[in-house]
Amino acid sequence: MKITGVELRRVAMPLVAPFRTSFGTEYERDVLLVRVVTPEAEGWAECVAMEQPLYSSEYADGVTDVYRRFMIPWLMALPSIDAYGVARTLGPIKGHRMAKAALETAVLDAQLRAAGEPLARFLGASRERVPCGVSVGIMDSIPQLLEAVDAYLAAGYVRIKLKIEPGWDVDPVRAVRERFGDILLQVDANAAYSLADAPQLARLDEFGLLLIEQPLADDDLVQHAELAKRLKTPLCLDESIESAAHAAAAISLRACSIVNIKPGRVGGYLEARRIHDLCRAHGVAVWCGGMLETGIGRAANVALAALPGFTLPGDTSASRRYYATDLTAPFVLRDGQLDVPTGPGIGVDPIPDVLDAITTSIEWIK
Ligand code: OSB
Ligand code: MG
Repeated sequence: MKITGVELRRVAMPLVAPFRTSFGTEYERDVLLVRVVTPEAEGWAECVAMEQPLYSSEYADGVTDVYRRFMIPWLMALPSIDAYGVARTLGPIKGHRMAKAALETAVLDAQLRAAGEPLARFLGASRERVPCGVSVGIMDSIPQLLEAVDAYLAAGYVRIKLKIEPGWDVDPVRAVRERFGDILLQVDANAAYSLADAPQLARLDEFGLLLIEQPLADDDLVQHAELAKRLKTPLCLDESIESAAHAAAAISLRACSIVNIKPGRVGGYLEARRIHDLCRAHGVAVWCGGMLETGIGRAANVALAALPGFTLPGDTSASRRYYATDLTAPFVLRDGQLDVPTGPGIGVDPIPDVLDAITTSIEWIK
């Protein structure tokens, strides 16, 4: 396939409720969409970089810049490209994994649409539906949190993840356990603690959590390994794992026993599948994380979450948990599960009228 043009489109998607984490509060997603055009087919992808570099070093305007200056001209200079060729071609560019992931995904979508093959089948999915959890932000009060969790459980979510930070950890976890009993429950700190907080984090041990996600800094595998020894709760890494090599290092160091796989964070679905394969071979459970995606990003995540090593429910919630109107036909929760798309490529398309209404800018590179 020869890339003949790439459209970079920014869309503004208001969230149904603010989403607060230890690194900030999100009211609206300012999403960068990528459309790759080839003579055979077009491919879509969503870049998960947020507006500000708070979750990772990447941010949407930075992605656009590296696309314009380097990545898109490099790919368009080639007479032919496939999804594997994207990472190979962009390999000399350090970092910028979210940028690379979206370009690779759009090329993969085009390639699979041209071949009539669904992404789930290409990746090696073993399920037609995936069980779903929900990530619940930090709230102003415990009653407010209990009300939110109650509504998600009533909607059918099979697992609850609570965002925590110093000052919002043991009390909300205890309150949710007391009120809702034996539900699947886990927490995510987004790197808000240090090893000196080990005694406080050990207080969570009595609540039988599935896991604690990314308690310490992104670049601190050694201290995560030390913390893991001091906790009964299994440790899971998110921000720390940017590649299969990082996952291998974390497993060797015993820095985690579970991995949250976000394709955007690791440079794409091909690397995400490598991490899945590596973890599966080592008996390390994985689950699919989320970045508040629209239907475009969600479709591909749900396909990935259908692989056999994804043995824990993911942050692959239904469209309405995030957006009143999704960009694609909405993903709807049925019996706590989402259906894996079956159409070619990512299996969903943006709805033209919705897309037009929420677009804030379009740049066409050819
Ligand atoms: O750490 O998993 C995270 C959202 C944005 C950035 C980081 C994270 C999250 C979530 C929400 O937890 C997951 C989702 O529902 O998409
Ligand atoms: Mg996380």
